[in-house]
Amino acid sequence: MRKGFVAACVVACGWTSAASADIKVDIDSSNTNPVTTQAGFASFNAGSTATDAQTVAPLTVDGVTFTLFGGLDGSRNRALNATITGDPYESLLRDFVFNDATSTTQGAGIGLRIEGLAVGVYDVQSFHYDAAANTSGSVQIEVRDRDVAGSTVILVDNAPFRPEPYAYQIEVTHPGQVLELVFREDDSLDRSRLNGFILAPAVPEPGMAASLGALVGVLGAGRRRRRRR
Ligand SMILES: [Ca+2]
Ligand SMILES: [Ca+2]
Ligand SMILES: [Ca+2]
Repeated sequence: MRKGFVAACVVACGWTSAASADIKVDIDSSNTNPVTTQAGFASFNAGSTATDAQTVAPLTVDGVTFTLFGGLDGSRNRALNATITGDPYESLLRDFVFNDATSTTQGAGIGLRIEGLAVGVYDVQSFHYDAAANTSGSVQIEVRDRDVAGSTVILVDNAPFRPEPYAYQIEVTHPGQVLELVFREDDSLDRSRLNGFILAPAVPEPGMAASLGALVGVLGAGRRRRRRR
């Protein structure tokens, strides 16, 4: 009975048993400067031109396939600036794909389709930064089920460009589910950037593990009481 309860809680609490390692992807660009790939990251090379970015082949890492979509305007590889020189994510931050709105395409976004993830909850960190001088902007981070209309959920609203990643969770609820992240321009500057991302199976929070342990303890005490009677 205790085992059954634990299994039920593992499902209800949103734990994942997916054992895959962290997936780290650097969106690379050869536009203007040579490609530099962040150490420990897979290179998702978006080439140099807008056409390159729009036709870049999907990237598969550890059985998970990532596809860029959304009418990308291209990629850029900036010269280093003072803000990110020496930053641990220097090689990741200097290049990116982008989709900038125009007067007729407000709300343009970079799409990232994710296929092949095991059922479970995942911690995601995504980077949105432009190392060119005076190039600020803001994105809205959304997730949706590719096959379910109206499933969009806003994960992070009004996220200004910055060297630090934005962190949030996504959940694959059934085998074969295809999720799409959308990074949508979210202010009057009409700019969206995606420099790279990290995807990791979520681990239970210490508080959740502690309360689960306490519940199991309560069940165990109940069994002992019944046995004594
Ligand atoms: Ca890079
Ligand atoms: Ca990058
Ligand atoms: Ca918004």
